[in-house]
Amino acid sequence: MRNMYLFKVVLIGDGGVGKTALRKKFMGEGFSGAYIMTIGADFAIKSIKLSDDAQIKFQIWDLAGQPHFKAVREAFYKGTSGVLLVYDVMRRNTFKNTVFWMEELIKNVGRIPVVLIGNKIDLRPMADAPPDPRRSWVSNEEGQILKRYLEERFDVPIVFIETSAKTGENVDLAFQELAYLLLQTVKNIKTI
Ligand code: G3D
Ligand code: MG
Repeated sequence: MRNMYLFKVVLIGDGGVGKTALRKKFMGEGFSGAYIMTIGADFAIKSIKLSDDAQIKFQIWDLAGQPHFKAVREAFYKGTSGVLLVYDVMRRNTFKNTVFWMEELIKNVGRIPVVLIGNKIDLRPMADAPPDPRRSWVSNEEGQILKRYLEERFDVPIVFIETSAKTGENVDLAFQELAYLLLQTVKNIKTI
């Protein structure tokens, strides 16, 4: 007996961090999403099998044009179950701005599971280095510190993962982690 779940997932984060690239990598080369002109968001569906008894269907939304219109953002966030919050490990600003994205998310949807993604690791000179705010690139340790900070400040479950949409490293894993987080919330709801 298989349990099937459908979750709406949104990709958020600053421009140029690799949201569209991650989505395309995850969906595969054959992907062609329905581009919804009126709201300026792409969405597409992909299923993943987590175990013999759990199949997850993701409806993945990626904001494209006209992101400043309030109505667009409301439609974008409406009914969202989970989030992929992406920053670019080569640009510290995008890392710092994750706080603002969290604020917007909470304001629009409430406290839902988040996978925090440090993307473009193929470009980073080294993964391991102690925190240093003067450096433009962001280390793995800094990402882990950010994860704990956001989790405490916003009181949401967060999984942290680093990816490369270019090489594909950890891309499937990022979506899988979100699936596990979402299933957890479903189970929590059932047992209340
Ligand atoms: P966005 O959707 O968040 O705005 P995009 O970002 O997916 O459009 O990506 C912005 C640019 O970064 C693109 O370059 C894309 O190819 C590149 N990019 C995305 N992810 C990675 C990655 O993991 N590694 C590397 N090296 N580049 C990445 P262009 O030149 O097409 O604008
Ligand atoms: Mg994009």
